[in-house]
Amino acid sequence: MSKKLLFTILVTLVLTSLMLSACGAPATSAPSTTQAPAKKTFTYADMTLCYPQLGAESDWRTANTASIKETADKVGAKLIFSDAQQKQENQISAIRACIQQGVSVIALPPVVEDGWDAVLTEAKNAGIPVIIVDRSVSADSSLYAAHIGSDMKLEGERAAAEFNKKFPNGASILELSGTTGSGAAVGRAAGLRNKLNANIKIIDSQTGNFTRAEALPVMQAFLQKYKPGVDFQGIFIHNDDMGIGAIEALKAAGVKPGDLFIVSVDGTRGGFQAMVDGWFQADVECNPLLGPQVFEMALKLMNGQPVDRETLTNETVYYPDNAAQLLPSRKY
Ligand code: GYE
Repeated sequence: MSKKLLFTILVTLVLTSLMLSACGAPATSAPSTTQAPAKKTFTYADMTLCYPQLGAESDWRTANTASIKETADKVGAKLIFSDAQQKQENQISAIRACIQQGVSVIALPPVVEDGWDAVLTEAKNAGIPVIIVDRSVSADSSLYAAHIGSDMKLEGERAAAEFNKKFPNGASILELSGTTGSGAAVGRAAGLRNKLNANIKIIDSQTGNFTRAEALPVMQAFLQKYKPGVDFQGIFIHNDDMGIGAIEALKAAGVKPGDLFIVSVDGTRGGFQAMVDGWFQADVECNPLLGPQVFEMALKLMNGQPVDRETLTNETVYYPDNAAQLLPSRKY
């Protein structure tokens, strides 16, 4: 090897190692005295939260939307809100638009449980944490940060306990269920079946999609098939709005308040009024006011702080005896 070539190789080696250390390659020599720059702590002013709301199907939903909007205003965070009109494909496009805009956090109330894997993977790949709010998803839990919402199965179990208390000698009941495939309907149906005494039979179950308008014809069809008080003694209704729709059908068919034992879910003002009027005998609480918890968790996620994977809302059961007294203080 010529001297010249050896010199060229040496110079190249020295230059390369200098360049590497300048690029941040681990330098073993020359101890550094400078400290890593302090990590920025994010505040609500830095936050853009995406809330692809599933719809506006019920008073529960209206209260949930209001809670999210009010909290965003209060803490001073930006909110990207949309209404998917109970269609999963609309929620998915809204999420994709939020990913494109580079939001800080996505909080998703999923209309149904299945079919979220692809879009949740897209959010994860974009580094955007997702909080599942209200209903659950069936997707692998590695695809989202946490879930905040109600224990829908427990709500169904609480309803079952009311029927068991009322009908110790057995009965037949109908079920007016929520949106097919939604975490709320699946959980409530499972909870009911889990705890209902063997001598209480669910003779029919149909969906009213959580709305007044859709529950009315479903109840009318039930009344064509089954005679109230003879073929069935009670109804489990998955939310108050459907209950209010069902009451219209019952009234039109000449059924009087108290002829049937009706248990509903949510605890909205409408549900309380139905208890005051004698139509509902119990209303299982489901709390929609999730805004404060959602924003608090979103900020923690932005700051890389640990969060609880599952936050369940504390809830109770309301009864007619003090419904009139509680009604004026109900927030939704
Ligand atoms: O019970 C119903 C609404 O997912 C808990 O959705 C929610 C349910 C609620 O339409 O009123």
